[in-house]
Amino acid sequence: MSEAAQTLDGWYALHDFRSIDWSAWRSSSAEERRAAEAELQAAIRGWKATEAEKQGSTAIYSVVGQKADFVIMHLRETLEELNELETAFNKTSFSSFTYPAYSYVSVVELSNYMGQSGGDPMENPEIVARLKPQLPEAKHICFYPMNKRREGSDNWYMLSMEERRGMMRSHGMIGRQYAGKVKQIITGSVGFDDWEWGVTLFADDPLQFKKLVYEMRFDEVSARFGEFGEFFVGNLLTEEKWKRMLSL
Ligand code: 76R
Repeated sequence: MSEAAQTLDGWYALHDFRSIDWSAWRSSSAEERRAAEAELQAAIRGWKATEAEKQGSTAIYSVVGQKADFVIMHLRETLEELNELETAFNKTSFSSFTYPAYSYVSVVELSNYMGQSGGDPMENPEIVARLKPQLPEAKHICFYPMNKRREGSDNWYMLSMEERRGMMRSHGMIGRQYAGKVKQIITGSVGFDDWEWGVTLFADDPLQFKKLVYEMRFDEVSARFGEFGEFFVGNLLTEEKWKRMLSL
């Protein structure tokens, strides 16, 4: 058996993609819409308060294209909290104007391919900041789930630790060239959801997503072993943008 990579696991993640039932929204009264928007903003204020207390983080983006209208990405200490958040949101009157489009459950993950310095990693503030990150308010988000292939001679899980480490080093070197342009959060989802990882990228320039993902396609670990699910791309949803989106 090959040596399994060790992971450090941080906050649990829920990517909750919703679509808006525009015909229901249009046929509701102005008063109902006002109440629904107020409940939505109250929920958002609650999530921001949790973030201010460093007990989690939440990012909200509109989604371009027909796969969804918006995504709420929550990071929290436990799966129970994520469950409570989605249930509380489902109870709001705003939520009754939405329907589920997609969701993804995972946990922020760092693996030991790049080597770790000695000592308790949870005592290292840099590592803790990566495992329990405050999500940036970048202008754009990109999310997709992915697997590492397990087919014939292209079976990632049959490779030795050294082979995998070599490829991950090359992967990391490409990624580093995008430092300051793209922030990536890798969340592991083996045992949690239908793919093995979720990839969440944040950038102010959406073209940097395309450039980074494209460049990685030529790198061995993505070229030989990367299998990808659906891609979602979106724009930061501020309070002002919500108002504009929901106004009739
Ligand atoms: O954690 C680290 O920064 C160390 C290096 C590193 C690891 C271990 C790293 C760096 N990644 C790691 C692990 Mn990554 N990453 C992806 C994708 O579209 C594709 O082809 C792949 C999707 C992107 C865009 C990306 C970006 N990475 C992983 C893993 C887990 C592998 C495993 O355990 O087998 C996956 C699935 C994955 C996928 N990666 C980086 C980036 C970027 C931008 C970096 C540089 C980070 C930095 O140094 O700032």
